[in-house]
Amino acid sequence: MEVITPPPWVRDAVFYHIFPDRFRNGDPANDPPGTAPWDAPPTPRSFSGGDLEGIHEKLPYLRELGVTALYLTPIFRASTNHRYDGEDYFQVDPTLGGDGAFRDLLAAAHGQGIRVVLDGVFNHCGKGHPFFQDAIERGRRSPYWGWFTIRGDRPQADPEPNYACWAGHAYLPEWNLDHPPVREYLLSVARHWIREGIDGWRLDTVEYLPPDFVRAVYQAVKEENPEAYVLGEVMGLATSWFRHRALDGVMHYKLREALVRFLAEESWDAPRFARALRGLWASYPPEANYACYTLLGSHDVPRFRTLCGGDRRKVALGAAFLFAYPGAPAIYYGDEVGLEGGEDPDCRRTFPWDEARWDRELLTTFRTLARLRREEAALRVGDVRWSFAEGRALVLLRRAGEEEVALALNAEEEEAAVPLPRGTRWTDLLGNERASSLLPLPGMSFRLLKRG
Ligand SMILES: [Ca+2]
Repeated sequence: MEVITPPPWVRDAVFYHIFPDRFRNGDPANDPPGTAPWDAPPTPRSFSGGDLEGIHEKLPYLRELGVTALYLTPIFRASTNHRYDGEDYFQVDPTLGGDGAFRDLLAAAHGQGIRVVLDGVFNHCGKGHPFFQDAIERGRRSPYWGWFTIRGDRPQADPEPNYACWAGHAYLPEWNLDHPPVREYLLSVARHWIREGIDGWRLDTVEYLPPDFVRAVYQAVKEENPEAYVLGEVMGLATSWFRHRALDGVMHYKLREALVRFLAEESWDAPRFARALRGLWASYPPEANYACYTLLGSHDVPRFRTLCGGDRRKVALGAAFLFAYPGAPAIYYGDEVGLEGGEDPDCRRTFPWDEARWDRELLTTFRTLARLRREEAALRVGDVRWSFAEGRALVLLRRAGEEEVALALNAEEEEAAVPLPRGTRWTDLLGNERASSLLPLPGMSFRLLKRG
């Protein structure tokens, strides 16, 4: 039977997720008209002037953080700050620096061992896309009429759209994916950027796409480059997508949900959390579990720190869990320095480059976790065993060959004593001290230990 074969680099990766308008403004000359001051709170329509030059400039910062792969939300020509309203899938937005800036960024990132995954928005485009504009101008005589699903003789947005559009948004007309030329067009987009050298696609709104189309994208990408990664945005359980052999991994929102219940809301205790994680593990093929993109937050949900009432210690516990668990841990830009934000658009604030505003202790934690993950193969490729879950404390074991690493985590305010597996010695990976079989853990803290 045919199985998915995710590229091995994914299980070793540390992702960094960037919303390009908000990370770094490297070239004020390309700012869209009306660009807001960098520190202004974002609104649904505001631009902050971030661009690809800015990302390029900050590659050393990302390298030092331990990042090995970038996921960029859409960068193709569009009208909004989020660019999910694509108007030209073959052109990088000039307000981000255009094709040249992207080529330079890609080459520089690869030169520093950092891969680049782009956002593929194949469910819908923007109303400014020339094909949709043609349907508006020429009505049924347009060769692109059948590329969309339109009732009546002209697409009309008012009083409400008479064409299929994403979540009822008139500015996001949906592609008619039952129309073969649409599929060919989007498959040519997928192939084009892989040929240009990107390392994979994150496919937007996968749950709304026909599975056989996603499977065709997957195959096209792998034909261009078997080492490319196909990641799906899936909010629910992703089992069927792996059965369709249409994705290498998904953005693991189900895992994030469990972390929110356990750490932020404290509505789940450790046994319930462990049960949920074991259930998810059993639902996916092993190779997919190692190829999922694991996250605390994204541009679509409130920041984890904000959900934790600003408690840095809980962010550190969440990050420790991601970095000790299979899958590629992802850092949503700014989480590592303590950036906060509620629902969209607040979760899309600009990165605070004034270092006086950074949570340095948290940044050190993220850097340390990334380093340990790089140094300890067991954390990347090891199998998973839950050896303890009681109250709000847990012990997770990762073993690869002779090597074994334990994550001991205490998510309550009081000190807890957690049992490590007997008959062996454990050494703290940071402090080098030995640990006995009953490990005292201060409130809201974790330790990573190695057997031997
Ligand atoms: Ca700019």
